Amino acid sequence: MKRDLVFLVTLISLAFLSLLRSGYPQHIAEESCSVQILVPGLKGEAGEKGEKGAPGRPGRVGPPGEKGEMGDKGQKGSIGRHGKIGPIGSKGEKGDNGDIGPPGPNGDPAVAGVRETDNKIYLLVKEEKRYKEAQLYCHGRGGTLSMPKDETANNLIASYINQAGLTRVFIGINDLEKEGNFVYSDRSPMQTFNKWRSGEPNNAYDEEDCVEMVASGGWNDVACHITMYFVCEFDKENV
Ligand code: MAN
Ligand code: CA
Ligand code: CA
Repeated sequence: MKRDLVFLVTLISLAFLSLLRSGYPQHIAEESCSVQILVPGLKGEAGEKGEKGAPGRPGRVGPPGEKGEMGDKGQKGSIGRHGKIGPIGSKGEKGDNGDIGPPGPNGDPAVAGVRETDNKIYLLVKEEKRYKEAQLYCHGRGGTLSMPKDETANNLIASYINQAGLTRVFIGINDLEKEGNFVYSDRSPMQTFNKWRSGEPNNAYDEEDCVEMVASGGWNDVACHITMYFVCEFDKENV
């Protein structure tokens, strides 16, 4: 609007000037008291072409372009940090046996090996003792003087004493409480099984209340105060 007003005033001014130059000054003077109406003059000749204007403002940002092709592979990166420790490996092969160790402390020299069945362990004690001391020895180790209650047990004990080169040992049978009434060292009564030698028990000298086994496996009643080696027995469930 402001530009239009400037343009209109310019046109009016130009028209006025062109009137002055067109040779009517007297006319203006003659009519100096009249109301002057300025009207646009004739359009002038076209001016010379102006100089080239300054560059316009940058246009608006365009829409995103399409995805380009993948670029070349980048350069190799530097070495990374150490990773976590891996899982435990599988068990290795068994190593060789170590050297033989030094000899252990001496055991009881009176004890020479053992014999065992499914449920019993027999122990020959090569220490001469009276019957009662022998029984106490076995009992102190959780057992009793051996009580052969069947052929198998009797044979095992016989074999044991023979391998030890012995001729006799105390076994756990006695008639200490009542003459002629033989019981085992656990106080259980003698059953039908027995291995009395021929003529035994004879209670010789009227003082034989304890029992020995001889190399054949046979039994003989003997005096309880004599001393000899003996065989203990242990139940495996108590060992
Ligand atoms: C003989 C037999 C046995 C007895 C012993 C005692 O061998 O009479 O019955 O036990 O002597 O030494
Ligand atoms: Ca007797
Ligand atoms: Ca006898």
